[in-house]
Amino acid sequence: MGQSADSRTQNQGLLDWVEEVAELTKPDDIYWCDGSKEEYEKLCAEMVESGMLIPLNQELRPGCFLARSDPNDVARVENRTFVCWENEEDAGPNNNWVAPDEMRGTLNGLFDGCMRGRTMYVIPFSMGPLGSHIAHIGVQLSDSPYVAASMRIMTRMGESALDVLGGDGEFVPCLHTVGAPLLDGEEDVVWPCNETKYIVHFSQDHSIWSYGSGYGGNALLGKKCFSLRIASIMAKEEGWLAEHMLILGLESPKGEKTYVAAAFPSACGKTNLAMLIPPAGYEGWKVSTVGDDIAWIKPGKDGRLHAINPEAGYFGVVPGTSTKTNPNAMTMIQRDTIFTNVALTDDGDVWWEGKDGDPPDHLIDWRGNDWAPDSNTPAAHPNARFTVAAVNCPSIDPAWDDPSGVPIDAFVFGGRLSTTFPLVYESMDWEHGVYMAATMGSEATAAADNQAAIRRDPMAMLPFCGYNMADYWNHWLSFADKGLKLPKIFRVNWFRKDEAGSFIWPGFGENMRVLEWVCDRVHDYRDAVEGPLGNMPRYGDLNWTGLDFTVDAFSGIMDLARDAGSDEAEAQKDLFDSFAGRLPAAMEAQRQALLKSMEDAPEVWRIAG
Ligand code: O2Y
Ligand code: MN
Repeated sequence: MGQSADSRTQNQGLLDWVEEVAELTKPDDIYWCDGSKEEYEKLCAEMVESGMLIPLNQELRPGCFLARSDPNDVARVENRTFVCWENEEDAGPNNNWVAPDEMRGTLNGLFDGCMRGRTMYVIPFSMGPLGSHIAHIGVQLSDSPYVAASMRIMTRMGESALDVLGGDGEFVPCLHTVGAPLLDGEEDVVWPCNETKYIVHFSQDHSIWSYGSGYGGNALLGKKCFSLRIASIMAKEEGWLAEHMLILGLESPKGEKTYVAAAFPSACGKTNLAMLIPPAGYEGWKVSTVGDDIAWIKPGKDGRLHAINPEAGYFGVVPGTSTKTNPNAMTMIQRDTIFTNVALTDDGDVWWEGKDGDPPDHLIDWRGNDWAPDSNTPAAHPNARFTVAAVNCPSIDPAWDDPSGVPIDAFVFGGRLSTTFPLVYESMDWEHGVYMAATMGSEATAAADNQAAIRRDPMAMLPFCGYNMADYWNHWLSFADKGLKLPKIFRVNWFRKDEAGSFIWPGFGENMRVLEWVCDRVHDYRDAVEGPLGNMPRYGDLNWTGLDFTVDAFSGIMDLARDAGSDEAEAQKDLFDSFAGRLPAAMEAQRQALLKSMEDAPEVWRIAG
């Protein structure tokens, strides 16, 4: 473990950068991570010693730990996230922008001496299967052992990544500090961080600087910062796609495999869908998980789009996870998992809101305080997380680590919408599909009039696209001209409600019925009905074996009221106006076509059959 730098790598670019950063940040030590199990165990033991990790009951949760973050460091900080292009227009209204030179000046001041009294971990990692032509190497420098240990779970980390990097390979430099130097032997706190936070992406040299947070997407820089914001820029430059998508495999009883990549805004159950277990009536079907959050997708020599999951682990939301919502995840987090900000039970297990069974009579909550069922604060933070290796997942796909990726047959886009949007529909063509994805979002209640408005989250990429989103839509549209066999595009909505405010669709494993129709359409096994929004299934086109779901209930999630459809097309104008000047003409043409088709539609459009 921890050999000298020169025996680790001959990559002069990396050696120079490590030296330059050490001169600026002035750590007490520099430690090169090798990625071994022994090293991980040593890091965890040191964190137990410092109080940063609490070992859980090893009989109930072998290899598991609990971390409690600072209460002011519990989630990604979008208002402190910046993308620095020379030209503000290139960042677009979807990003916070500061000119690169000005930001460098600010950060050089903040990073000066920021690692004093701490160890700087050199964390080489591969985003994607080692050596894959779709993968990329990054190196994170961080003064957090929690980050070093988490990066070993979330990425292919250590010597193997340095081997791929070689003597002259390129890497994405990811610099991270918790921003809490220990001066003159000062004693450390359990979760060091700084009130001031900066999560910064430089578009020109594809580098990342993160200051002040030790949590999640702010600190595990391979995830949102590299795999989405920086990778989206690289993808546009190089002709591929870096997307906020889960990837799952569907194998039919006759052995036909279909891969689907799906994008949803937060709070739509992405991890649950990625690990879906088919319901009764689907014996013979196998659903498998390639990834739960991010997909890198490149055209292959066969003219199809091939995807990898750049990550090697899951950083998933714990509250709401149960044997009903995600049985595979419940098994997955039974061992070798770092839990952050969940509650601790008296017997050394973990607890969270939405877990099976009643809450225990006593817990220690995520802040470290006593908690009882009548307490008026949640026991686990709503953004409490598990960090666990992908190989722990019982439904892991056999090809999840395949360097060539998996061929994508369908893109699915969804949101959380209680009215108007049907359970499922398919785009007429690629351009229409891009429009469907660009206008997606979830419902937000507007405080002023309590009216539900859609918070647009195009392709679920609004917080993650590293450049002007109008250019991103153009990039998506450009795939139609590359002579590829492109995936079909679908929109889904699991969340439509009836007049009493109850969900109509049972969701979870039952979503398999929609996925089967997607497979049928991909393989041309079924025709569809052309509706104002797109191609739709009739009641009889879905497989209802094992589920009592009536034709009327189906109407309740598939009907489209003319006024609601028109209002939606009108409301999309605000989104498009915010990108005026760069908006692709095709997007507005699609909106006009929807307005027209709603004008011609009956008061309530209902599928016959
Ligand atoms: O709050 C954070 O730092 C985590 S955010 C996150 C984590 C895993 C997967 N997706 C997300 C997200 O915000 O989309
Ligand atoms: Mn995500």
